[in-house]
Amino acid sequence: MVDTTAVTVLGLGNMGAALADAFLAAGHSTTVWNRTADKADPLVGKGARRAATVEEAVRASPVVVVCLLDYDAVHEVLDPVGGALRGRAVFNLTNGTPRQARDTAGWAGKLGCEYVDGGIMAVPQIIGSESAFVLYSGPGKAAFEAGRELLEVLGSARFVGDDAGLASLLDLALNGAMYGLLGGAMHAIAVVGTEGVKAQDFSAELLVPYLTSMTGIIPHFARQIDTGEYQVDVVAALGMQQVGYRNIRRASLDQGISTDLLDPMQSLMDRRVADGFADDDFSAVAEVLKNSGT
Ligand code: FVH
Repeated sequence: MVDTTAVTVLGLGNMGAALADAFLAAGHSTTVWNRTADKADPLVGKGARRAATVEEAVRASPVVVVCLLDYDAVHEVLDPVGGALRGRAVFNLTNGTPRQARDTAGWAGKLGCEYVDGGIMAVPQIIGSESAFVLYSGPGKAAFEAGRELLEVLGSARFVGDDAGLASLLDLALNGAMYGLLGGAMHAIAVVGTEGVKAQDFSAELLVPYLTSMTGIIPHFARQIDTGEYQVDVVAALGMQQVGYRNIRRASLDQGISTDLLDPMQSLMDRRVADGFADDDFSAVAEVLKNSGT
């Protein structure tokens, strides 16, 4: 049985440091390594063991959590110590694409280590809190189950499948949605700011309550997308929304605000209406998005 109480964290940026901090706070023996060594100082002050090299760090624990900037950094750090990974469980929580996750799982499999990829759905400040959750997927389900108690220290641990790319796919999709929402919020704040409305007042009194209420429509849209029936229980016809959306664009330009964030949505609505679907609900823009990647 793998001892899952001792853990190594490779990468002590804002997120990696928060992960190591959470392991320490939960009483786990924690070894840390970071390229810029002095970033480990605060953690060492709390009882972490500082490893002088990546290999020393990997050999210190049966469970290795990796949290680096990107997959180039992951391979720069791990490739030279591949032999030391044999028999260990590697949880790679570095942000990357599904393809990178799958390739890295294949690489890890050849080395004889148990590999699980992950997507952290939290900011460092909420690691260890009830609202944090981490998505995991990959061939190392047994390692995930063995390490579940340890992983739960970071936030709710959700294993989503044996395909190493799945956690990344879900992570990137969720973050794409988040950037759409936050980008829209930044646009709105810029627009009202042209008339002296303070961002904090606008956001507390109007923006956050409105966006919170509007997310309630997503399950309805999801039903329409799953069934392909975009004209059932229509909330607001796309033909009408297309016209109203032009006003958002026009008003932004009148106020001297860029429409860079608005234009792609206008284009999607225009295409769906031009294809003869003016009576569809807004969710039908999902049809226009399909098969448009390069
Ligand atoms: N911070 C966040 O809110 C998000 C939440 C969701 C998940 N992300 C992902 O987590 C990964 C790490 O993010 P981070 O916030 O810790 O990022 P930084 O503070 O910029 O730290 C980067 C660490 O990566 C090390 N590093 C970079 N390049 C290399 C390299 N070539 N060789 C070795 N280490 C490298 C860097 O080391 P140093 O600059 O301190 O020496 C930091 O430890 C990331 O995938 C997010 O997307 C965070």
